[in-house]
Amino acid sequence: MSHEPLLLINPWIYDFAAYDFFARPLGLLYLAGLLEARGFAVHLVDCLDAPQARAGRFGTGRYPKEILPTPSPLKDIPRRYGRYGISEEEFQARLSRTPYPRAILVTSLMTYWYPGVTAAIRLARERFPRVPVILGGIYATLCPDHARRHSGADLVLSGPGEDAVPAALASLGLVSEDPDEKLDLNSFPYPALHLLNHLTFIPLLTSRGCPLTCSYCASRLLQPRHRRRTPSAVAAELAYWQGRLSLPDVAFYDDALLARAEDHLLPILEELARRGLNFRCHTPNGLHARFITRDVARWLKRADFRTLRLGVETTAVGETRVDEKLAQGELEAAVAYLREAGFRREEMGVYLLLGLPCQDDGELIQSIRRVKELGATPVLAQYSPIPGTDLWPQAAACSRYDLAFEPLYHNSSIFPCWLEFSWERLTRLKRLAGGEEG
Ligand code: B12
Ligand code: SF4
Repeated sequence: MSHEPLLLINPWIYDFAAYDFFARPLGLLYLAGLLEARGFAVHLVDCLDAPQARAGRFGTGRYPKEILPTPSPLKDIPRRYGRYGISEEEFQARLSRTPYPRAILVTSLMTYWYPGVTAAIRLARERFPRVPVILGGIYATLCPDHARRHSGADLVLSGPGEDAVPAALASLGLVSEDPDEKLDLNSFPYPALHLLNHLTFIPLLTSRGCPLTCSYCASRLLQPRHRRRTPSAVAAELAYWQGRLSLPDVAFYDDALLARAEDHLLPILEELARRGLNFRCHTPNGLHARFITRDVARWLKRADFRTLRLGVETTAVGETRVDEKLAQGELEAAVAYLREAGFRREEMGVYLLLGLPCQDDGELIQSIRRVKELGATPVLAQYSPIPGTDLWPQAAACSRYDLAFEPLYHNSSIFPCWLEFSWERLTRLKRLAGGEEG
C-alpha cells in the first residue's frame, strides 16, 4: 500500500446559468474509489461544494454565483456570465489544507465550462508547482486538442479513466501497472461518496453507455459500449449506502436505464423490495419513453420514482430524425401507462430539445401542446452542439459562430444554432412550456 497523497479536483462551472439538478462528480468519485482501493490517500477539492445556496427539493438547488467579465467570444450575449460554486479564496484555503500531492487529477464536464478547468489548474499549479496535472472527463474526451492547448494540464486523457488513470500513474512511477488487474463494471470499487461534504442523495450508475445512437448525443463517444452491471451488484451497492449514509434519495445517472428493463431495472427493483430497501428515486437524465410498458410503469411507481424525465426530443431536423428513441404513439402509450400507475402531471417531465439546427418553432410548439394534452409536463432542454456527433457538421454549418474553433460557443444558453439570440423567442417558448428548469 502506497498511501501517497493525490489531489482530485472537480472544477467550477463558468456559465450564464447553472442549476444543481442532482449533479455530483460521479466519474471522478469512481476514480477516487479505485485509487483508494489501490492504497492512495485521496483528497478531493470540489469547487461545486457550496450547499448554502441549495434550497430545492431533495438537495437540489442553486449554486452561489460570482459575476465575472463575459469572455470576448460571448460578448454579444445579453446575460450575466459568472463562476458558480465556492469562491476562489475558499478554493485556495482548501488547497492549503491538502497535503502536498504526488499528482493532481482534474475532471471536466461540459465542453463550454473549460474556463473553470483552466482556472482550477492554474491555481493548483501555483500552490503545488512541479506536481503533474492529469486532465480527463467529458471536455477532455470531446475536445482533446483544445484541452491540450488551453487547459494547462501536463497530460490530457480521453475516455473512461478506470484503465487510463492507473496507467498514467504507472508512467509517473506511482503505481506498478498490472494488466491482469483490468476490472469489469461489476468489480469496480464503489465511488468514494464519503469524499463529498454535503451529500443529500446517492448518485448511482447501473450501466454505462447506450445501445441507441441519437445524432445529437455524445454517449457513444464517451462510453463506446453499452455495459450493464448485474442487478444483484447494484442492489448490493444500494444496501451498502443505505447502511452507511441513511439517505432516502437515489439519482440514476444512466443513459439507458430502461434498456431491456425486464432483465435489468426490474430485477434490481425486485431485489431492493426483497431486501426491504426503500428509496425515493429520481431520473434527472432522460428515460426512454419507448421502454415504458405497463409493467415498467407499475414498478416505477411501486419503487417510489419521484422525478421522472422522459427523453423525447422528437423534433425532426430536415428529413432526418435526430433521435432514435420514439416512434409514433410511443409517448402517448408511455404517459398513459404512467398515469394509470398513478404518476401525476408534475412528476412526469418530458424533455423537448430546443435550439436544434434549422428547428422550426411551429413543430416545437406542437410538441409542447401535445405533451400537455397527454397530461405530462414539457421541459425544454437546450441543445448543445457536440463535436464528433452525427449532427455536428449540420450544427457547425448553420451556426452563427465558429463552433470548431471555440468550445465556449457550444453553450446551450446562447442557442448557437439560432440565427441570432432572441429573448423574445425564448421567453415565448418557455412560457408556453409553462415554467423554466435548469
Ligand atoms: C448525468 C448527466 C447529467 C446530470 C449531472 C451531471 C454531473 N455529474 O454533474 C444532469 C442531469 C444535471 C446533467 C445536466 C446537463 N447536461 Co448532462 N450529462 C450527464 C451524463 C448522462 C452522464 C455524466 C456522468 O456522470 N457519467 C458517468 C461517469 C462515470 O462518467 P464521466 O463523468 O464521463 O467520467 C468518466 C470519464 O469521463 C473519465 N474521467 C472523468 N474524470 C476524469 C479525470 C481524469 C483525470 C481522467 C483521466 C479521467 C476522468 O473516467 C470516468 C469513469 O469512467 C452525460 C452523458 C454521458 N454519457 O456521459 C451528459 C452530458 C455531459 N450532459 C450534457 C448536457 C448538454 C447537459 C445540459 C446542458 C443539458 C441541458 N440542456 O439542460 C445540462 C447542464 C447542467 C447544468 N448544471 O447546467 C452533454 C454535454 C455537452 C457538452 N457540450 O459538453 C452530455 C455529454 C450529454 C449529451 N448531450 O451528449 N447532465
Ligand atoms: S437514447 Fe439518450 S443516451 Fe442514448 S443515444 Fe439517444 S440521447 Fe444518447
